[in-house]
Amino acid sequence: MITCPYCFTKVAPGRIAFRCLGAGGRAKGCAPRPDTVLGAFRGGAGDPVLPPVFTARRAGRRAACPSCSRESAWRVCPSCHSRLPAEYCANPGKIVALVGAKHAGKSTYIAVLVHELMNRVGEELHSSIVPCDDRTIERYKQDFAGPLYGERKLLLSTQSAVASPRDPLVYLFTRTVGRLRRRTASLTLVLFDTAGEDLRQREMSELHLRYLSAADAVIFLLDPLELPGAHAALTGAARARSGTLAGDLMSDQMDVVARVTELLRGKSGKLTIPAAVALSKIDELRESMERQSALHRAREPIGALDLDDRDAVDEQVRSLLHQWEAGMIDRYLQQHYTTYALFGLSALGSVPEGEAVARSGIRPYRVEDPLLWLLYRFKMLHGVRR
Ligand SMILES: Nc1nc2c(ncn2[C@@H]2O[C@H](COP(=O)(O)OP(=O)(O)OP(=O)(O)O)[C@@H](O)[C@H]2O)c(=O)[nH]1
Ligand SMILES: [Mg+2]
Ligand SMILES: [Zn+2]
Ligand SMILES: [Zn+2]
Repeated sequence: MITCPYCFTKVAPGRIAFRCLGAGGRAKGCAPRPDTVLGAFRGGAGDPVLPPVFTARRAGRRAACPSCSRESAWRVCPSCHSRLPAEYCANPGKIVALVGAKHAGKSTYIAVLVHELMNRVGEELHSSIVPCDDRTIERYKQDFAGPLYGERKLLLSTQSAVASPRDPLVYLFTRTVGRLRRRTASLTLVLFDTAGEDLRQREMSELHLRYLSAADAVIFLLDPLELPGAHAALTGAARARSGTLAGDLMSDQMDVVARVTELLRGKSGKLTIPAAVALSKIDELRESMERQSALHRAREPIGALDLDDRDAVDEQVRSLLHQWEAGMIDRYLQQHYTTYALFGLSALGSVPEGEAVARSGIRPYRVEDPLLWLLYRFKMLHGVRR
């Protein structure tokens, strides 16, 4: 089964649909027409005008259009008509769901994580990250990299998908592995930028439900500024900014974890998908942490998962949670997940100045840690003890 990375419907490989290539050059083909299915799925202005979609009796990599007989290799999801990239059909990778309460830092995290995977971390891991479709390229530029890296402005609060449905960003992440670096292993990262409130609605949208149930791993972002017990650990300025959402039901960090877990669980028993639980905005807390502590050090770029460092960070975040009377989160995770790990990270690396990123620039801190751990769990990265 392949999960459509756009609408998250599960499709048997033989049921993948095709889109006619239409006329081109000297080749005759079907005329383009409004695609109402794709239009309805995108929920935006008007239906895109494209050649028609058809199903093939025996669907392989290509099929002949029943109306014009032209061969097409343009594969689409039968349910939403989004294009399914060839690489994705060949290697339908893991779907990583990213969730967190409103204002937890999800969008900023996506923007910075992708940037790091393209640059610094990509070099370290000998990996490449390639957008799977044009909309991913456009959206990343327009909604993430443009404002944050271009204008150095903080991102706007994500609009609820109810008001404006959005496509996920879909990337193919490929590593060369093995001795002599002869093999490659890939992972499809489907990053669906949810608005905090979408995860809180009693009637969560069907799209979100499908997204969560298709997930092979989940990353929870917790905002330490909104954990009541963390208040004392904050510096003056951060303290002033914290707890601003206290009256807002959506800000309840734990509640999102519980809601999402309930949804994922379905049946009884512990969840077996790995859960990475990260405190975001850790830059706000660093002054109050011991200088020798794991979260004060940068991770060493050794191209593998440093298991000792992993243990130390896990331990430190656990003790922070307990210190902040948020130990309940830890106990809850232990009860519901067979595998989970705790992280502390900062996408921006320093406290923003008003609506802009700090003058010192964006200096991400340990943003890749959850992903390295997931890669390790998926056997795409070695772990080392030192
Ligand atoms: N200090 C610090 N603040 C951050 C960091 N990342 C995000 N923030 C702050 O958190 C705010 C919210 O970040 P977003 O990325 O928009 O959060 P979100 O989870 O996408 O929020 P919604 O889309 O509204 O659900 C930003 O405007 C920043 O003020 C960080 O790494 N450090
Ligand atoms: Mg957002
Ligand atoms: Zn689909
Ligand atoms: Zn045709």
